[in-house]
Amino acid sequence: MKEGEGYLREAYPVWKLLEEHYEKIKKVHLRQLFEDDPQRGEKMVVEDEGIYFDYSKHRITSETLNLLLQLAEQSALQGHIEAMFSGEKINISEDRAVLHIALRSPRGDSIIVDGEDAVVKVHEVLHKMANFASQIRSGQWKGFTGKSIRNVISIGIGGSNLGPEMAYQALRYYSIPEIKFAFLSNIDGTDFYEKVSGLNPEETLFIISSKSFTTPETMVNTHTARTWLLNHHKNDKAISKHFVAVSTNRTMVQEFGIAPENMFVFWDWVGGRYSLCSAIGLSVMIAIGPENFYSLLRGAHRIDQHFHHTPLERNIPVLMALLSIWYNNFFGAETSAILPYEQYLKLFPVYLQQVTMESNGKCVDIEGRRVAYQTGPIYWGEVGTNGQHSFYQLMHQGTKLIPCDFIAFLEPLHKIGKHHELLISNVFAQAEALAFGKTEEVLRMEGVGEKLIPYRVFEGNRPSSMIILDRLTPENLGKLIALYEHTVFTQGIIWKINSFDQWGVELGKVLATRIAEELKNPAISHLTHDSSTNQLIKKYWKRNE
Ligand code: G6Q
Repeated sequence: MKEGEGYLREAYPVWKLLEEHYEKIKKVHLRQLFEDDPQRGEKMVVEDEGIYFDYSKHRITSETLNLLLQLAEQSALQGHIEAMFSGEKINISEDRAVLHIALRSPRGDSIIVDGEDAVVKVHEVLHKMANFASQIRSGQWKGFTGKSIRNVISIGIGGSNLGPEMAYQALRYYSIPEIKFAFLSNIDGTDFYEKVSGLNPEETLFIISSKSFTTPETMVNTHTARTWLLNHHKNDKAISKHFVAVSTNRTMVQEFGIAPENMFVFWDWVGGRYSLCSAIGLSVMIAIGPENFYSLLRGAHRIDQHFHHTPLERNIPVLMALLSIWYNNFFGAETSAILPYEQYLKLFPVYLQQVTMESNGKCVDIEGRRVAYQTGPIYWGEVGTNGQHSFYQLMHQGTKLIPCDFIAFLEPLHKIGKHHELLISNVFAQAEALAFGKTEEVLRMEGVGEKLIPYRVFEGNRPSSMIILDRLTPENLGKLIALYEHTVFTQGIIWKINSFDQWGVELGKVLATRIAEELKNPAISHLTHDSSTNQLIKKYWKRNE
């Protein structure tokens, strides 16, 4: 680590003003802010690209916003956005460009990386994916014994799993019913057992998704899958009909025995957690069909354009990032909740945990100095209304400040009875309750006895954003994904960290490899870990003698 610490107060002249402003505003209640300006709920809204973003229920005034926008300007955000969009190698610790935006650029656009046009390459692969997906969907692709594919198992972990699995779940409504999809990620044998149980190997396709094609979990699962398949077919030639790979590592893919024509490539300028729009999305394309997959890309591209070209004060991801910094760095909020009121988005908070926390969970700034300020908060969440009967108690009456994003769709995918209006009434009500609470006076007027009043008061003043779209479509999912990706980018620029590396996952991997060797060998007389780890290894040996 370099000498000294990174301070945002030194980097940004406006930081001190924000600190002073915070002192003035920290006790101001949202009730007051709404009373002061009866039009607040109409003014503090951005509506663009089919997204209605209401940020009026935040503990800000127009002065706060003004200062936060100055912060974005002082961070030279616009210049950094240009650098990303033009293919500069902004991931400096890995010397790579960061071009997930190229994955959804329309044919005809051009972004040159290392002398080659990234957009041309993207469309070649998309074309190959679409051909393959159509063959699987139509039943034209036959397994080794001539049967069509009825089960697709995507093997991959982290960025090669969370995006596709989330998108598959989110878009199940659009998925082909004749094919079953499963996502195998964990090295836990239970995951393998449960995913393949009852499947006919003759009708099963494995998609091995791994950027590096060396990740232990994925490789172990892939070899187990190969054994499972060959135990049935007893012929190596079956591999070519039941295994395809998505990777950047041609050599390793070939070594495993997957033919080049069964490989879908992507590139080092696509970060794992930003890779859903690349060939890593192949399983999703098979599920929803090429046209729907193209719609997802179109949605993401529309938000890329919005982020690239919209002035900061109307730029939704920029506003989302600034608001999160306001709570994270001034109010001291430690977490942020993602609360989609849409059952199909069940995995969206889990997916976002990686995008946000692997990107911005850093304590060293871009210059290699220890930061003297808070960076990425903890993101978590659950679909509504389930959370309301669980952790919302803490959000309403606990001692912690938890800013949250509500996400909802005006129109349901399944029109069943009154379900949708009840669902939507709940999301609106929660945002209202968090912001305005319930006072002692109101409770008294309702006849609540004095003894119970302290317990039944809702302080309110708990901030939230409301993100509304018309319907959960592939295009709208693409928009939501890009919205958060660019929020994370903006946060990273202001916090002066590299949002695109993830060295923090390395140490555990190295130690696990060493311990795996030791677990196999109870004859080792002298373990050299700490006393706790040594003891744990011995306990394992004893049970598995
Ligand atoms: C994501 C990370 C990480 C990665 C997995 C899988 O940004 O880099 O989650 O996606 O470790 O890596 P492979 O795709 O190389 O198997």
